Amino acid sequence: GEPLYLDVKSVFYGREWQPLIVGGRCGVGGKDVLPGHIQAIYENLQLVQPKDHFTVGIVDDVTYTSLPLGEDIDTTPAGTKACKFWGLGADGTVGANKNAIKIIGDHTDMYAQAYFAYDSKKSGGLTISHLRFGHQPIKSPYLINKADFIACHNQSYVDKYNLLAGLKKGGSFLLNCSWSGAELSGKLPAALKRYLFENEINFYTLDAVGIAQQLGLGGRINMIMQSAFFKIAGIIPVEEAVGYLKEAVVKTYGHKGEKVVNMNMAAIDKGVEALVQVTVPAAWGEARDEAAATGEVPPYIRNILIPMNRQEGDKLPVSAFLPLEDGTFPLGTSAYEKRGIALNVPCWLADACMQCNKCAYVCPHAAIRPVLLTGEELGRAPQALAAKPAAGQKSLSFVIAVSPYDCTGCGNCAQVCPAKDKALVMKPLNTQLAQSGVWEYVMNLAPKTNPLTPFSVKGSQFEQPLLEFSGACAGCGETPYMKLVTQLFGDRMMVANATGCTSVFVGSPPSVPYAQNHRGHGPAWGNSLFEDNAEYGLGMFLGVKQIREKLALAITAAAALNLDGEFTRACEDWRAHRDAGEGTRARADKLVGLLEVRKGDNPLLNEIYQNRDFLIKRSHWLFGGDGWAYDIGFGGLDHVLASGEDINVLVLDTEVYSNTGGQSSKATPTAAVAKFAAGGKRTKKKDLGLMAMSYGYIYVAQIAMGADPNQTLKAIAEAEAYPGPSLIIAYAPCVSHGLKAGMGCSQWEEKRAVDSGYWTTYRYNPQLTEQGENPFKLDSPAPSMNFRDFLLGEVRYASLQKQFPETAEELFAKTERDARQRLETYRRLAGK
Ligand SMILES: Cc1ncc(C[n+]2csc(CCOP(=O)(O)OP(=O)(O)O)c2C)c(N)n1
Ligand code: SF4
Ligand code: SF4
Repeated sequence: GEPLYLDVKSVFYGREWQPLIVGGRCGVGGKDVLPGHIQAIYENLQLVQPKDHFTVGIVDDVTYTSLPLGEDIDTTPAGTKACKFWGLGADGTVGANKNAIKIIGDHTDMYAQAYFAYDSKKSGGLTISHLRFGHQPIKSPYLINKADFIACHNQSYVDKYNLLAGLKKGGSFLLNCSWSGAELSGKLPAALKRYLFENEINFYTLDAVGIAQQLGLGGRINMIMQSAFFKIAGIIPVEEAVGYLKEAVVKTYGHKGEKVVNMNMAAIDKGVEALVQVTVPAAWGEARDEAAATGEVPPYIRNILIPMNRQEGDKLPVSAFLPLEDGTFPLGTSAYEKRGIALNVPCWLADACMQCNKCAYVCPHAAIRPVLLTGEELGRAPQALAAKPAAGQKSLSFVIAVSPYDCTGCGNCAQVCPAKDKALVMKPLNTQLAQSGVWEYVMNLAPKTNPLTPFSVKGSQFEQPLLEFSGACAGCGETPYMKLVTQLFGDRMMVANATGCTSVFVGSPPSVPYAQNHRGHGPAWGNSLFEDNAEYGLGMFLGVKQIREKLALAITAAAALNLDGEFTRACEDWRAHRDAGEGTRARADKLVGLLEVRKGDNPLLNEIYQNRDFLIKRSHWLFGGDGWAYDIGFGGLDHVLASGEDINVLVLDTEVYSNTGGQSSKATPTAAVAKFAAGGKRTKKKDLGLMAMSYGYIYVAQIAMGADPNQTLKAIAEAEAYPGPSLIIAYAPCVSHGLKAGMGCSQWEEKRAVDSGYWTTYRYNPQLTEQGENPFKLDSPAPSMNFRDFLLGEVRYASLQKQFPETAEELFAKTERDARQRLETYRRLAGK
């Protein structure tokens, strides 16, 4: 029972008079509480034997706690208009709806309510806006389940979601699409057509994307859709609404100049004029879809991932989760999402390619990969596969494969391509769909031994990324580092992840982008809290350490059994190298193979065999952002670093709290504009690396992949191999920085950061001291680019100059001084 239930029960404990006390739960799993649920609770109480410990809002077909739901009831006062909008993250739908609420709230005596639901994908995600307006107070603290108006701002959604669920009979549906009246019948799914007909829906279309492009507004369709909404919904007279919308345009865009204002004014007029009311043909009432071809997919994908991605997860019964009752989720499930969110994707030009693999190295989403094929594999490959002889590999062919449906279209791969005539060209998604078949083909080929060392930029990319197709923003600076770590150590790594972007884009159900290799090995990952990640990871480390120490005792005893020379040598070899990462898989495999034929019913050998997963030297990692490492989790991080244990820390330094919208942290440099630092941050960036170096026994590095891919790789390899604590601080451009060149240039921005002396790369390896060398190596070259030019290439700095020119001058000078002072300190440490 709940605490309140227990309190009430205890009040009556031992009393003669015992009322009937019934308790239950609502809101389980964050579900809405609807009027029908409250009615069900009262109906339960009226029973002779009401169900105690009941639930509402879920279908509990495992422990049978849920109450039966009666008839759906509507308690909203007559005249309340409920409107729902399906939008694409960052397409302006949410902003437009906030504007609509403001217009109605400010200019009428109506009540208004708005709620915005976002999915956890950082780019190309879904937004659903729920708006209610009415002349009576709105007392509906739940999502719209009965709508008068539904708008869909993205035509691809017609096949992805059940858009019209809950639209009232006679309601209105507005679809933004490029389809003509004649094309609609062939494009809309049968269920949607039937709903339109059977429920006498007023159906409107509008080619907002086409209009926006004509007007020079690019993809910004919000104004067009908003005026169309006002025309259809009839909440206020459309002429008035247009007037208010235009006033808002002047307010919002006035500072951007007359041209922008005029474009948006024209967009408002067009939204009203270009609206098309579609007569729903009677034949749509009979529409039937051809049975969709459903490929073989694992039960988790069929039963959970697909319904959740269709926004129908709330309908899943408890029994759907029976295989997951311990809270673990299967790995590699993001590969089934195939979101197709890119506008343009890379097209590989084999002739121009130098086979450097840099494109794959920087891709945040692992959507581009080098593949080696044998002659036989090449022979039966799909026609669309282009290949060239693999450099240095007789009899193998080389292919750069692209997954068009997993690519986010950021363009970093094409940007970093060093070939004289670029070997990657960004082309519209619909021209590259045949590459999807190529991708499926090459991903299912037998794995090949890496012909190079994984510890080189090129060789690392012949290793399978065990972090793929995450929900990160297109061009995110954090993901490429994390992906690289999984390519080097993923089959034996354990990750404790602080809350932040790095946990959200990998850990939001239903999909998991951490994957496993052909042997079923992949990262074990967990997230506890924002503030306790270091302690959480230390716990993982200590647990494994205990088990391995016990295992070492058992193996010592097993070696002493003197069963045979081969077995004894394998035990001794394991003991001698038990904490060495290199060769650990081979040593463990060897011992497991020998145990399998020798263990019989020997208890000691069986104990070792049962713990065989711990024979591998695990690679322990803490992942998190600067908000975690510099600020909120710093105490724990300091404790773990000071502990001397063999734990690796990767700090993805975006210099702000990215996941929550860009609040300043102690990693934010002077002058950067961030939330809580609207006038530019006044104080200097904390030097976390220098603080860690003061211990003298912690491996510390600062890296920037786009500036020096080799140095990044070296630092990660050295940190992992260092038999003590390691701290890597990785510079990570983020959408919150406002790169003027765009997130397709996030790797280039890292280079500019180092070239200008804004960010410094170095490695501090305490082991070098033992060898009589200076442990500190300054890897950054002397600054060769103007510092101010770097700052002005990012809105977080440039906006300060626009808004507060004088302060900007002072703070820009200070932040440059801060950076130069840091560099001087590093130079001194390097003995330069
Ligand atoms: C104690 C606590 N405070 C606040 C939050 C909300 N929160 C979640 S993620 C996050 C920001 C994380 O920023 P950072 O560590 O820099 O990682 P990033 O998102 O930049 O990768 C915050 C404030 C929380 N989860 N827990
Ligand atoms: S465009 Fe971006 S997401 Fe797509 S393959 Fe290139 S780097 Fe990866
Ligand atoms: S760190 Fe920035 S770019 Fe990366 S996912 Fe988070 S918000 Fe997006």
